[in-house]
Amino acid sequence: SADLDKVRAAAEEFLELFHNENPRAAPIRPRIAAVMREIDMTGTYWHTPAELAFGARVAWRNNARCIGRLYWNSLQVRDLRAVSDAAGVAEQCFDHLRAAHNGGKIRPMISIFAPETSIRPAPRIWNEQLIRYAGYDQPSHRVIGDPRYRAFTAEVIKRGWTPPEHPGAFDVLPLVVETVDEGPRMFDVPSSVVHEVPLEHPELPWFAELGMRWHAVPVISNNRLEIGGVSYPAAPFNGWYMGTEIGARNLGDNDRYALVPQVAERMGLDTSDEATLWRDRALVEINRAVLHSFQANEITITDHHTESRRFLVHLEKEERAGRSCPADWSWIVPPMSGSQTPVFHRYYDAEDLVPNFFADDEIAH
Ligand code: HEM
Ligand code: NRG
Repeated sequence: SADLDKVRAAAEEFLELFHNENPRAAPIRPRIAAVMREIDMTGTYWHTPAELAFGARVAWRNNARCIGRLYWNSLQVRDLRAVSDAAGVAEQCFDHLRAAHNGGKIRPMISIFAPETSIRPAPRIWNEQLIRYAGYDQPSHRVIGDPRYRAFTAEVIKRGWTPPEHPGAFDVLPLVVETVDEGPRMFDVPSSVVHEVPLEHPELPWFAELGMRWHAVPVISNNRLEIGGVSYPAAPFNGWYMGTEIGARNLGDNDRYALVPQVAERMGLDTSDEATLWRDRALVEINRAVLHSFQANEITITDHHTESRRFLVHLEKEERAGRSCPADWSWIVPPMSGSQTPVFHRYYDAEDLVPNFFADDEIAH
């Protein structure tokens, strides 16, 4: 069939890449023959552990949206393809959070659960990340918590999740794992694996009173990993935060925690005139608070200037290795002070390469 032809072609292309970059691996010809037989008989094939680890690392290397790719080759890969029940997936996700946090010295890591096959759909994680904060609609139209997760929060409440008695701005949502046998099941994330940083400012003592915090480790859990024609819908991965993700977007965006007006007010800025640049000045202080607080708590974090320079080093290394490095300008350029970072001042290759991560078949809630 046409579908199987696609799997065969993708498998062959991936195995060639694997063998080109791993010249000491077992010979390619017998491996390709075995994989083709396996596809004939089952419609898919089982990656060797070495192929799986390489595939996940290259998926990161190929992801055009990620500025953090310099360390792609040191990604730690947890081979959890034997895990396909909801409770097993949830438990392994919590172990992932523990191992990735590593006492603050965050380890880039991916956990790869059972692949999608024609006889058995893979498990799926509904949450965008393993740790996300609930957003509660209020009669007053104000939202308590993270407005981005209002719909998700309403959905898990409908499914029987009980929010804390006094809903707060940082209530961790339950993990929802769906399998074909069990349907969607919810699991509370144990507080022992949720490490958070209370935010304070190095010079503005009142900042701590805002009661802001953020979680230490971003583990994206709704991207599908695709390697050589095999699809892994549940493959949560993490690196560490770049400060602007939290300070400029999560806390700064008007449809998220929208902290800018409040901080400008406390700073005593003139908010009656846009030309005072009160928004920009407040945004900088929020971002200083994020970087300062993570550093004070010894949690790995990076700033957008350092990370931009690292990314250019990565581009040079890739070029020297004879590879093209796809990058999406609109995702790579940081959301503040863009023109102060070197990544702003150039163009990038735009092609799509596989292996890769795909955010497409997101379950809409
Ligand atoms: C996106 C930084 C590790 C895969 C991003 C973004 C940043 C970033 C700033 C843009 C996010 C946004 O604008 O919302 C970093 C840093 C890392 C790191 C500092 C530290 C090691 C990783 C790892 C992987 C990865 C380990 C996978 C193995 C991705 C993907 C996206 C992304 C797939 C796009 C996500 C989406 O479509 O929402 N990264 N990253 N990154 N990163 Fe990384
Ligand atoms: N902006 C999102 C996280 C997206 C991915 N960023 C990373 N990935 N740093 C947020 O939670 O703010 N990573 O794998 O480290």
